[in-house]
Parts: sequence; structure tokens; C-alpha cells
Amino acid sequence: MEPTKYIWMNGKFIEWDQANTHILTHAFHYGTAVFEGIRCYKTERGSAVFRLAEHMKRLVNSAQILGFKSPFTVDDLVQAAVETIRKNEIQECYLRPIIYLGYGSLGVNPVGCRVDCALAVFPWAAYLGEEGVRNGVRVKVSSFVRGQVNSVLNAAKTAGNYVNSVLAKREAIEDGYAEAIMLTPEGFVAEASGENLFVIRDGQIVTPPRCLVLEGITRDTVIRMAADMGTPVVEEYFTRDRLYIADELFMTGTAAEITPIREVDRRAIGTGKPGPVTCKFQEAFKAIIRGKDERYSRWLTYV
Ligand code: PPE
Repeated sequence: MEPTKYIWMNGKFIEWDQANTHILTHAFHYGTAVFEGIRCYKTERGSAVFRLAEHMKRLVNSAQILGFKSPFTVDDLVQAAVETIRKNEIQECYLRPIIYLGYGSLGVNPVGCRVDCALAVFPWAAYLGEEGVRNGVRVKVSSFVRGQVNSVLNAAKTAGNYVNSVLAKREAIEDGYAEAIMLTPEGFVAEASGENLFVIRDGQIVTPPRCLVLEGITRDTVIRMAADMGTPVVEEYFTRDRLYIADELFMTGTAAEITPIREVDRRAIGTGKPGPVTCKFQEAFKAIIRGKDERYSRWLTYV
């Protein structure tokens, strides 16, 4: 990670190296934090953050789901993000806001803990590599199963949930794959360790229903783009065999953007190269985030 100058903490700018928290912070022990990943892109009209308000809304909702109240409103958080980018004089970056149960009392019962909030910005390259974005990545279905919906509470981006992702990701990497696909306890395809998933077969675009996954903002972006292109996405339950016989597969996420999958469990997908539908979405997405598609200009917050 490449440090920048300042991190925003509870409304104040703190120097990067000083942005610390007590070792007995509740979130550190119990995973009681919610966070976001957001990207800011260089455009011809200056830097612009992609779907900033939607990310901050999801952050506040995540806190609500965990039962603690965000100390800042969506508008405050949007403002803080813009100011942090300006203060760091960075043109293109990843933004990581986090709301967490802080220092005050230890034990599972969080009563007495403060709710803290921080936001950092830093450069972040292609999540699964530039080569992966161009040529597609190899993935495996994880041996680790995703938590049941009543444990995971999928609509919240909760730190604690990511232990499952870390196990799956590490296994995948050690086995020579770029990413892991997680199944639900019943065996339905959910999502990757840090991305949503799309399947293209016989011209139809399918993605797992939102009740099984994090409601990805890039996922929503693809769903809206597809509708505007006249090929609405179908949200449905499906099993791993449907991955093997897909014509095309791709993953979406803020970090991964749109990354094609060229192989699942040693089976080549389609031609083994990114397919035409995937490439079409990659191109259209690139135009949107770079401010070159006026139809979606409402999704950009210029810094
Ligand atoms: N599912 C999961 C489990 C997930 O972590 C992400 C984002 C998504 C779907 C896609 O959501 P969205 O970014 O709103 O389209 N993963 C973030 C964190 C990656 C990390 O290593 O940290 C991200 O892409 O920022």
C-alpha cells in the first residue's frame, strides 16, 4: 500500500502515520466494523468519484443492520470523501471509509463502545492484475462455504464477514488461481471473495439474486447498463455446473471493476478468452467512469 498524507478520522485530518486506534478497540476483537471501497478516477474534467453517495448510503445502512448508528450522515461522508481527496492532492485513488465500534468496553456486549469513523484514500492498481482484466482470470469454486443468509446479513459490508473471504482467497491463490467463487450452504452460486458474478449463456445475462450476495454497486451498474442496452439481467438461483457451461463469465467490484473469467475449476469458459458481451460491458463501463457517457453523468461526483 502506498501511503498518502492524511487520513480523515471522526471529522479531523490526521497524518497517515498517526492514524492509529487502541489495541482494545472492539472491532479489532470481534469484527464489528462496516466499510466501503470506492474509486475516484481521472477524467477530462478533473477527478471524479464513482457513485459516491450510493456507497455512503450502503455504509450507513450497513451500520444500521449491525444495530449501531453512524455518527455521520451520508452527506457528511460524501463531503469528507471529497475533502480527503483534495487534501491529499491525489487524482486517482481508492477510498476506504470505515465505521467501527471503538474503545470503551471489551466483551461481546458492545454497550459502552464508541462508534468511530475514518476514511483513507490511496492508490490501488487493478485488483486481479492488468493482465487479468485484458485476458481473463482463472478461478476455483472454494472449499469454504459461505455463511447462511441469517448469519452473513448480506446487505451489510461487515468486516467480520471477510474472514470467510480471506480463507477462500488464500486457498485459491495457494492453489494457483486468481479468485475463489463461494457457494451457499445449499450449493447455490453466490459471489466471489470480493466480487459479484455474472453468467452469459445463449445471449442471456444471469446473476445470483441479491438476497445471496453483497448488493454490489458495480453489479447494480451492470444491471442498469444491460437494461439500457435492451438485454435485462435475470437474477436467479443457479448451481456450479452452470458456470462450467457458460459462454462467458465475468466478475464485478469496485476494486476488480469488470474482470473476465477464462477458466473455472480447470474448465475453459467459452473460447477461453474474454467474450464479446464481457468486452462490451468493459468498454461501456470505462466510458462511464471516465466521464465520457453523458447518460450516466449523475454517477460522478467531481472533486
Ligand atoms: N461482493 C463482495 C464480497 C465484495 O467484497 C465486493 C466488493 C463486491 C461484491 C462488489 O461490490 P461493489 O464494489 O459495490 O461493486 N469488494 C471490495 C473490497 C475488496 C477488498 O479486497 O477489500 C471492493 O471491490 O472494493
